[in-house]
Amino acid sequence: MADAQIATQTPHVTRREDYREPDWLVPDIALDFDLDPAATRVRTTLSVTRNGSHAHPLRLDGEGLTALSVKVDGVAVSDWSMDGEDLIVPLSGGAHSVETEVEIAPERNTQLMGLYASGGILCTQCEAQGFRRITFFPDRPDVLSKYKVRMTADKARYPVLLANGDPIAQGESEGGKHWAEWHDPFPKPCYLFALVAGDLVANRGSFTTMSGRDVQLGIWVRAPDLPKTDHALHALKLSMAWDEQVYGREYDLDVFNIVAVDDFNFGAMENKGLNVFNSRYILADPDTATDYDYDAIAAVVAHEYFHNWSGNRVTCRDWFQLSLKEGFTVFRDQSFSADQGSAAVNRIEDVRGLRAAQFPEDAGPLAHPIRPDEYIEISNFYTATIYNKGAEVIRMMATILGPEKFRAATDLYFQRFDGTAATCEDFVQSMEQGGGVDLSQFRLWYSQAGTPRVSATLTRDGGRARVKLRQTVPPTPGQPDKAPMVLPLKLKLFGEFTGRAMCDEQLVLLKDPEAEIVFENLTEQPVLSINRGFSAPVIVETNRTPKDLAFLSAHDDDPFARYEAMQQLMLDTLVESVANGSVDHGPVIDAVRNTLGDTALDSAFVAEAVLLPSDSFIGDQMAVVEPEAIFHAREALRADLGRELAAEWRAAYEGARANRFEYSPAAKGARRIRTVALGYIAASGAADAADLAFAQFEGADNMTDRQGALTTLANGSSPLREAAIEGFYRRYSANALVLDKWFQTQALATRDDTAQIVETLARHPDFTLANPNRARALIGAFSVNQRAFHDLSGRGYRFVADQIIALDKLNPQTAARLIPPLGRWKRFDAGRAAKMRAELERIVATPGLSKDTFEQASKSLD
Ligand code: B3K
Ligand code: ZN
Repeated sequence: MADAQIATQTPHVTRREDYREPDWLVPDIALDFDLDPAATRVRTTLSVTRNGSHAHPLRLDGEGLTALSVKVDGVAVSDWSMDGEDLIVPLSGGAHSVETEVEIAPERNTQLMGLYASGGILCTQCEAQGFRRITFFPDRPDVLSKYKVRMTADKARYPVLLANGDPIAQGESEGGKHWAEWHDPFPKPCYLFALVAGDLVANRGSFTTMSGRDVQLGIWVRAPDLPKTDHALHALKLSMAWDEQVYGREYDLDVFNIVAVDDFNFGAMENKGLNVFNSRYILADPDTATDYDYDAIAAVVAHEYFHNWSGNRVTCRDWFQLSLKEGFTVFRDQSFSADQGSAAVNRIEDVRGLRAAQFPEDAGPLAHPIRPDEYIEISNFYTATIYNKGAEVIRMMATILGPEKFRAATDLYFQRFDGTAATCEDFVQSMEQGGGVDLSQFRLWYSQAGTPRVSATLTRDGGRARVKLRQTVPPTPGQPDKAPMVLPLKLKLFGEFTGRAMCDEQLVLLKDPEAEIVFENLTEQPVLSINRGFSAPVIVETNRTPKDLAFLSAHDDDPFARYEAMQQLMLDTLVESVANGSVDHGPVIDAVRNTLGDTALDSAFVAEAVLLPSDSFIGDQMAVVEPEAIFHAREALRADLGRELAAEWRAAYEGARANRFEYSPAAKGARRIRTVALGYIAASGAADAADLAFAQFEGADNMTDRQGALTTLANGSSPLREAAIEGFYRRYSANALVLDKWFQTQALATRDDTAQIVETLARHPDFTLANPNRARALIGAFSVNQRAFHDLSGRGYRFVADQIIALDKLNPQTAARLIPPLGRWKRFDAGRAAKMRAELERIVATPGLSKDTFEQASKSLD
C-alpha cells in the first residue's frame, strides 16, 4: 500500500528534450483477432528491424497484458522478460519476426481505451496510447507499419467486420463463426489502428476523386439509427470535395468507413479509412438534433476526414507535436465550416469557444504552450490550447503569408513530409520556405504559454492620430518571464461623424514591446477598430468610450468587429455594474435596439450580437470572481433589455415563426433569433412568457425550437416548467442523445436550486458515469454553471469531487477532464478557494487514483 501510494505520487514524467529515435522499427505487422467480448485472443506478428547500431533488446509497450507465448523467427523462446508492463525480447540480428499472443476482455474495459464493447459493438480507440492495451508493440507515433488484420467472430452477433484500409477476403469458419481480412497499404503509427465488429448497417455513398477514382463510403450504425445518417454522409462528401479544392488533397483508399458508437471518450477518431465516432457527432434528424448539433456533426466529420492528410499521411514524431496535427486540422475544419455558411457567425462561435475554454486554461494552473515540454499522461494534453490556440497559431501564419503563399507552403509541407512522422518545426520551416518569410520570432507561439495582452491607445492631435500599441505576455507555471511575440493585428479607422472608413484595413505585425502607428490628414475624430476578425488570439484593452463602442457596433464594416464592439460594451457595463452595484444600461439598450433594427444584417448574426457575455466570461475580467453579483448584474441587464425592447423582441419572435423544418442558413438564423427573443421576453417578466415558451415547446417540429423553449422554462419557475421537463423526458426517454440534453439543460439552469436538482439527477435511474456523454451532460455542464457550481456552501465542489473520484475508477481519462473548474480556485475569494482546494486535496489523496486525474488535480493545487 505504502509503495502504491508513493508510486502514484511520483509518476513518470515524459520530457520533450528526451526524444530519441526508436531502437527497433516495425515495417510490417499482422494481427489475428479471435473476437469475443469476454475473451479475445490476439496473435501478433511483427517484422522488426534494428534502427542504427546498438545492442538494445526489443522493448514492447503493454498495459494490462500477459504474454501467453513469444516466438522469434517462428520458434518459441523463453528468454523474454517483463520490465514493469513492458515486454523485453533479446534479439541478436538486424531483422527478425516476433510473434506474441495475448488474451483481453473487451467487455470489462470501462476505460474505453484499446478494444472495448459499446452497446453490443466491439470497437477500438488507440490514440494516444491504447494500442498497448490490445497487443505488445512500440506504442509511439514515429513507428510506422503496414497492417494486415484478420478478424474471426461469431457471425450472428458480429455480422460486420471492419478494419483499416481495404477489404481483402472473407469467409465462413466452423461453429457459426466467420472471418474477414483487411490490408492497409499506407504505413501508419499504431494509434491509427482500428477494428469494429457488430450488427451494423450502412448508409452507403460514393465519391469520385479529382483524379477520377471511385471511393465507396459507408456510415455504419445500428439499424434503427440508419435514417439519421444522411447529414453525416452529405458532410463527408462536402469535406472530400473541399479538401481537393482548397488544399489539393485527394483521398487515397478505395473505401472510407465511419462507425458510430454510444460510448466514446471524446468526439471522434481519425483511424485510417475507418473513423470511429461518438454517435452524437453522426446521428441527426430534425426531431432529435438541434441546429448546433447539425453544425457540429458537419464540423467533426470534416475534421476527422481532413486528418487523413494532416495527421495520417503526415503524422507526429512524438506526442509533444500533437498540435501539428490538431491545431492545423481544427484550422482546416473551421475554414471548411466558414465556407458552408456565414463566415462571420462561424468566427464569432470559434472565438467564443476559445474565450470560454482556452483563455481560462492559459490563465490557470494547467497553462501549457501549444507544444508542451513535459507530461505525466498525454491524454491530459488534448486541450483547448493544443486544439484551439493551435488553430489560431496556424491562422496567424496563414494571415501573415496570405492565401496564395499559404497554399504553396502547405503543398510543400504535404509533399515533403508525406509518409513520415514530422514535427511542429517541420511545419514552420515549410511555412517559411513556401511563403518566403522569416518566422524566427513567431516560433515563440510554440514555446510560450499565456494569452498576450495588447493595449491600444488612440490619441488625436489635429489632423494626426497616433495609435500606441503595447504588448505583455503574462507569467505562467514554469515560465515567469516572457519575450515579446509576433502579433498580427488588423486595424482600421472610422470617422465618428460620417461613419466612413478613413483608411484601408492595415495588417500591423507588432513584434516589439511597444509600437506607434501614425495616421495623417484626418478630417474628423477617428474611432479605432482593432484585431478585426480576431486576427491574433490576444486580449485587447483600448481607451475607447462606450460611445465609440456603440458607434462601431453600428458602423464597422467587419461583422466580427461589430460583434466585438457590442460584446465589449456589454462587458464594460456588466463589470462596472458588479463593481458599483448599478450602472446606466442605456448605451447597451440603444446598441441592441440599433442592431435589431438593422435590416441589412442576417438573423443568425443579430442573434449572436445581442446575446450578453456569459457569467464566466464576465468573471474572467475581474480580479476576484463574484458569482452571485455577476449573475444578478447580468439578470438585471437582461430584464431591462427585455422590458425596454419588448416590442422589438415580440417582432423578432413573430417574424421568425418557421412553418416547416429546413436546414438552411436562413431557417437556422430564424430559429436562433426566435429562441434568443423568447429568452428576453421571459427575462422581461412578461406575464405570457411561460405560455409562449410552452406553446413553442409543444408545437415545435424540430429540436432547436423545442430545446430552446425547454431552456427558457427550465430557467424559470412557472408551473409549466415541470410539465415541460416531464413531457420532454417521456417523449425521449428511449433516446440516449436527447436524454443527455435533458440532463444538461437542467444542469445549466439559472435557478437558485440547481445544485440540489443536479444532486437528485445524479441518482436518477438514467444517470450513469459509465457513459462519457451522460457524465459530461450532468457533471461537466454543472461545473461550468458558474453561480450554481460556486454556491457559497461548497456543495457544488463536494458533489463534483465525489463524482470525479467515482468516475476515476471506471474511466480515468474522462474523470481527469472534469478537474479544471475546481482548479480555478485562485480566481475566487478565500472562503471558496479553501473549499475548492480541500476537494482537490481529497481527490489527490484518494488511494489508487489514476495518473490522469493525479496529474490534473495535483497541478491544480500549485
Ligand atoms: N485525434 C482524436 C482525439 C484523440 C484523443 C485521445 N485522448 C480526435 C481528433 O482530434 O480528431
Ligand atoms: Zn483532431
